[in-house]
Amino acid sequence: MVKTYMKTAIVTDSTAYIPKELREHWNIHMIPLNVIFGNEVYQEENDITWSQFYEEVRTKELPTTSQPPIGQFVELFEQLSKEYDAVISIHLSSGISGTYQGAVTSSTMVEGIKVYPFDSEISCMVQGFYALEAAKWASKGVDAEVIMARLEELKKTARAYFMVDDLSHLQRGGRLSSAQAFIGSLLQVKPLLHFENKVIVPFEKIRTRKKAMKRIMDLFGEDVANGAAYQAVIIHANREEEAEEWRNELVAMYPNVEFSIGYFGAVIGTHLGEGSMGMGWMKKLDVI
Ligand code: MYR
Repeated sequence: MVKTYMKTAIVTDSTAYIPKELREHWNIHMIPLNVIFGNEVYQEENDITWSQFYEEVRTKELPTTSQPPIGQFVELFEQLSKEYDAVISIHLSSGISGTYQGAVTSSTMVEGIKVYPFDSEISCMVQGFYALEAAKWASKGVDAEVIMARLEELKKTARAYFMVDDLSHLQRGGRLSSAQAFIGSLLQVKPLLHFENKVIVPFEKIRTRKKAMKRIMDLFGEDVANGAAYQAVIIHANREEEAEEWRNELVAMYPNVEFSIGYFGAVIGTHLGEGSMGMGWMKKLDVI
């Protein structure tokens, strides 16, 4: 008897910032968030690249962002239902955007396909790692529920730490979760930030960028000390050279780890500001 495999489509949103060629190679579908300058709405990655964004932001009024409309999710899921049995839809943390909730709501509005929304509880290329791993498993016909369970397993190992040049962007967008008085005291320093329970909170107060990077490297060192296989990404907001220097340093220290360079695109860049830098990582699970 011929065994038929479940066909699962992988969807993620633009804030995973997976380069287009990689998305196309792994057949990952992307739903864009928007960046808005006055009356002009741009779908990030489709209408505006990260480098264009950091140019525009210098001359235009401060942008805002918005999640994809429900109709866009429904349209995509309906289109996928013609070819697939299931969809895994992987999104930025539900604590900082309504995008994941949009996927949940839309999942109840489409027929003929089972939609599994996944809250990455993080963003940027660490979210991208989930999408890429899921796409590799889906390409082998692994059942959607098994993929979801493996993504949850990966979640226990995913970390990201980042720093911003100017905390006012995060404060303006209301995406920094901490007592106002503490935020006030942070404005004088460059705090190291991270995600806790889906929201962004200060991790430690650190006075210089160099010390913050050193601290991130130490935190990474602690996680990889047990010798497990990891993938890691250095993420920058228009600081490519600095990111490359940082990567070279890390490659020399951890020759067995796969390091890539990612970016904070238009939507995340709106909330963090130019010059932000961060690093994220995740364990690699054994091949199925
Ligand atoms: C929306 O309008 O729904 C999008 C809101 C995005 C908020 C982004 C806040 C900063 C996230 C930093 C992620 C760093 C990951 C390494």
